[in-house]
Amino acid sequence: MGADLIIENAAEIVTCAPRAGEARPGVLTGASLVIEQGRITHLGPAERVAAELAAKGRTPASFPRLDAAGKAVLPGFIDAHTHLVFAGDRVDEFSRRLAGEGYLEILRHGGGILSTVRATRRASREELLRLGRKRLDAMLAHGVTTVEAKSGYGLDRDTEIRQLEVACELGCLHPVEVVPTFLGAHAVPEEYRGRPSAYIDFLIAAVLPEVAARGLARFCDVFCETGVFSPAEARRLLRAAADLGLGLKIHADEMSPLGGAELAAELGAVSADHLLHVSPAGIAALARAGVVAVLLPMTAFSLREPYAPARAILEAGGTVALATDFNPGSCYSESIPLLSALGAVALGLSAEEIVAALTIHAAAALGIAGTVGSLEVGKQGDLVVLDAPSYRHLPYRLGVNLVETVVKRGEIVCDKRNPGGTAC
Ligand code: IZC
Ligand code: ZN
Repeated sequence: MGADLIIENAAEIVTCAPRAGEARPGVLTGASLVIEQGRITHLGPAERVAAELAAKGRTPASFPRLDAAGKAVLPGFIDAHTHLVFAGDRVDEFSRRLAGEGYLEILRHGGGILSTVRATRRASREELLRLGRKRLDAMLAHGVTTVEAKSGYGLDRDTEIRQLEVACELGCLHPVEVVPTFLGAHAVPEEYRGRPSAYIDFLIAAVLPEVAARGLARFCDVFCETGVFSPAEARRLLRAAADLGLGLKIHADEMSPLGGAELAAELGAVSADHLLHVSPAGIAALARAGVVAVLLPMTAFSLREPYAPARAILEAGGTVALATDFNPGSCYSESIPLLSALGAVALGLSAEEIVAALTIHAAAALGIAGTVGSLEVGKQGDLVVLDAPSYRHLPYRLGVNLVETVVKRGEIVCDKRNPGGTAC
């Protein structure tokens, strides 16, 4: 499935193609990009692309055309860490946190994640679909073409499965592609209060096998945190998930240095996420094991926690992706602009590092860098056009959404150029 399209005249096409030893994201000027049936078939100097098309008996004019004069074209953004499917909100918790209460303290008293669990258990499949669709619309308007979506607001068999089914269905209904992750170990539910290990047993025996057998999730994740799940409990669950063929992710060292990064490296996880309190040994282990560090600086901002040591991770040879952590508690935002700005100002990343962190490295964090995350012949035609002449404007225009047009598999799925466009 997919459409045909030619993109011409762009001020720059930022490929984000991985190139050994190069910090630059691969910037082409005077280039055209051709998508046929959803895949990129030609990319390079406009004259060369025209000649390649002529050799196939086609002309540039025979394609639907997107004129990107004066604009930067980038791979579609990939949001590699979200809690997309939930009901209710936590506006009261936000006020309480502003007044000084701690995130984990609120959770310990049955609020936080557990309040979203109560709302999500009550919600119908239709309601979750309606809410999810609206959120994907907002993400698409920010240039997101692929999103990871975690369960973790059911904490029982039926609701966890329902969340994953809804995530899969949303991916079919909506232009934004959805990669589902099983996060049954997001918190200890009321029914298992004080018995986290017994709850892990339950997940391993009664939920994980069905999730794997039905292909409802690509990854298994766990909130490895003081007062939630210990590294030993996380290890047990993740080993069981790996045995069933799932990829692994960890909410690691978010509020305390528990050794989540070391565990991710030990288990060969595809990513370790958060890492606000990662240890020097953890940083070295991630780089050695090739685990992608998914950093979520909007969460650190919202929780008023210190930021993850992005520069130290890069200097150690690690790979950094940036994601929103969209969720109703610690970070209720799908804002790629705010994320980019914090990437620059709070984490000290360059515009080049930010663009790579939102595209090719985010794809690596989802194990899909072979098909998306960069503009290269053979890859999916997923891209954004910015209302700006260079990718460098992305973090520079603090908190402002520069995305003008979004293309998914060659189809224009969001177009803000004129009121008659595909509004999104
Ligand atoms: O609902 O609070 N950190 N999980 C772990 C979250 C934040 C999401 C939430
Ligand atoms: Zn999270």
